[in-house]
Amino acid sequence: MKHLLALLFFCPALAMAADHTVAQKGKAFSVASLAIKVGDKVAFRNDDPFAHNIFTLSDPMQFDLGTYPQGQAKSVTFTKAGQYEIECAIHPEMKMLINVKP
Ligand SMILES: [Cu+2]
Repeated sequence: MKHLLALLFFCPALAMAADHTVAQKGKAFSVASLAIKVGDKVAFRNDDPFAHNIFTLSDPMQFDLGTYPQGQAKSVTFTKAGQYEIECAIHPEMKMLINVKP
């Protein structure tokens, strides 16, 4: 507990981290771009009746959330600032940008 309080005290950005949700519907992301801060979490929710995938090959932090069906969401906490191009491996036309500010 002592350590947790110390962490919150020394990392105000972490304490104020926000949650965002991006939906995938009609083979498109619900927003073309999203501006967030380091430490923020983004949930990618599949609202289509078929599977989507989420990945990025962007420099700050690469990840692959795999493939998942309708109604499911997977989240990523962005721990590094920079520009991320988010893509779906199943539908190459699906792309969005996330700009993570320090
Ligand atoms: Cu897709």
